[in-house]
Amino acid sequence: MDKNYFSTILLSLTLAFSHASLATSISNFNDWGINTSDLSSSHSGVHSIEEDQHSNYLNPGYGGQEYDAEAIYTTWDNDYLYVGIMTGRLQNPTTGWAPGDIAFDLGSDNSYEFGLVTSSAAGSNASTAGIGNPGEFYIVSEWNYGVWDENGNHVGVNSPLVDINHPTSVKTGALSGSAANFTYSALKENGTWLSYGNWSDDKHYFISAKIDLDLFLETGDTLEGGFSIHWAANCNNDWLLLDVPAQPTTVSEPVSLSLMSLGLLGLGLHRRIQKRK
Ligand SMILES: [Ca+2]
Ligand SMILES: [Ca+2]
Ligand SMILES: [Ca+2]
Repeated sequence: MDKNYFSTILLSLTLAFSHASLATSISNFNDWGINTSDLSSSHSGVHSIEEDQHSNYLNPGYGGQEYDAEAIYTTWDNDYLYVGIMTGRLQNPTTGWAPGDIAFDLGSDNSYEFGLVTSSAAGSNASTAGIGNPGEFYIVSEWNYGVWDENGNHVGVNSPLVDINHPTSVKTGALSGSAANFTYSALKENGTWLSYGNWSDDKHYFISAKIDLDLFLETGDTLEGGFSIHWAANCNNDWLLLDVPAQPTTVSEPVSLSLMSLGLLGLGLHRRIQKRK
């Protein structure tokens, strides 16, 4: 094998966005390891945030369980980012606000570069409907934002005062692919609602997606530097934000150190070969 090529491969390996603790691929709700009585539980290696509410007032809006954003989960392996959202909002409501899209902010700097479409064109509030079809992944140029300002004041649809730190659905953007696996399921078994969370008679829905890591490379930002995942219904009556801190870029210390040394050795060889030319 060509030495330059070999050294390039070694350096790439040391920079891989890898996660040591997730052993198997996630393809449905059961794979997340969530305990029925505790939405904040999940397998190790999963980052999550939970806010299971029940009363009519959420924050900053109203609507109770139907509009409750309850939990966000994420983890990854070498090829895919996995995202799970728990909510009281059904996928295709015929009245009221549609579920929003899943927004990704690389760098956690309040600029949301990517959106995964859930079903934001459903519901009866067409003026806040998003574009696209469930499971489609967009590089977003413009978001919709619901009806609240950043102080929790009701400002209405398409107001210039809306809270732009909490995007709801993809308004315009470029379609760059689709989730490898997208589901939006009612948590039922044999027609009976499964009991999850703090209130046993609540209905819960679960959005699960598996997204090729390559789809996040389009803007020059990286997931390694930390990222955030945001979800709300199109009204933004209740939003959830999961911040994932910057990740170590190595698998384990001894392995990475030896790979790094080999990589540097490779670089040295590369330079020497270039000098000779
Ligand atoms: Ca709830
Ligand atoms: Ca909530
Ligand atoms: Ca960003």
